[in-house]
Amino acid sequence: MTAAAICTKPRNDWALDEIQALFALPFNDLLWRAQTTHRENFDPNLVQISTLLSIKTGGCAEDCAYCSQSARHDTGLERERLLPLDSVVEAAQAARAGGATRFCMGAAWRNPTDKNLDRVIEMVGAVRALGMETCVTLGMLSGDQARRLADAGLDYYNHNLDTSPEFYGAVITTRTFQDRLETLQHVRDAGIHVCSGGILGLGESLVDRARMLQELANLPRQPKSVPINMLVQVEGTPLHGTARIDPVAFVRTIAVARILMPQSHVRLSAGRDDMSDEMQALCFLAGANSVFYGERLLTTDNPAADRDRALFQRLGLRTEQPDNAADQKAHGASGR
Ligand code: SAM
Ligand code: DTB
Ligand code: SF4
Repeated sequence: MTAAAICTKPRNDWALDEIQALFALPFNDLLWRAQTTHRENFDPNLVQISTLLSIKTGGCAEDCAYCSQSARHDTGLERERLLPLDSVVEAAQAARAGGATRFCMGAAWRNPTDKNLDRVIEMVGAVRALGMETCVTLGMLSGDQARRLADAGLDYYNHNLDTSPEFYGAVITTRTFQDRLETLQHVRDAGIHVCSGGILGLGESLVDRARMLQELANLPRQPKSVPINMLVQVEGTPLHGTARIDPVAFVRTIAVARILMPQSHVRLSAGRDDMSDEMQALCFLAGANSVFYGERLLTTDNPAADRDRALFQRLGLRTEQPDNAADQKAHGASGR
């Protein structure tokens, strides 16, 4: 197939067998196709970086089998109340000084109460005032709550589908796949950018990976940002000890995500601390163009900033700056 024969515009009618055929391509053909798609839509050597902060840690009512923060699992994690505003602003300032253009705040809630939301809205306003893009992940939202966040100027809401609808019940029993879709709809309807992806290495099959990507790609509007996490195995969680995903299978999934969602930022998310530089390089070649930057994700480790700086330099990658983030938007980003 020639590069010209490849459609690099978003489609939301992907059939499962088409996606499975992509997964089945020889590795070199798959990566070539992903890289071709990537170059049509993005500067291939530019990576967007976001920094995460856990604003409310542990004690979560949900039972996600991968998560250190579920109250159902004994992971030894210390619970913390919602952080005060000044601690959040301090962390955002440090992230900005480190080069992050987006600040993501995560809370271990099934859903926020309206009172909690008032506090998060203050945080969103304060982080925006620093000139950074804002993202929050707070669990399920009602339509009204999504509209309040939109009015506060929130840029992104992260809410992952996590896995396929068929495998979902083996990982989480306290909510349904449909619940996730409904929150995404509220976020979209409110005009907030959707950030939605999933986790690999939960014990899912290849078909589950294809189905998860199919669900993401075929949403009424493709998520603007697609985090692909590799399970961070936390002691005390039911998934601790699960067989690790083959790195080549992981890279293939990134490549298929890039082909299916050509104008989305595909974020190489949790799990980078356990990846070699070479594996990450393959992920960037496959079309990943965003990472979480900073030594901590929410409760687990991420590569130290100096290791990432060395990696970017080794690969000749540049990171999006507030000014070239605007260029990148002009280059190929989809709408809300
Ligand atoms: N409570 C909210 C929710 O679940 O949507 C927001 C925070 S939650 C920690 C955000 C996402 O982090 C999850 O959807 C999951 O994809 C990812 N995640 C959580 N624990 C993880 C782990 N141990 N390894 C990889 N990804 C993980
Ligand atoms: C996402 O997809 N990955 C981030 C972010 N969205 C909120 C979270 C990763 C969490 C990894 C486990 C932890 O640090 O607790
Ligand atoms: Fe709670 Fe989110 Fe962790 Fe699930 S992933 S237990 S909802 S914090």
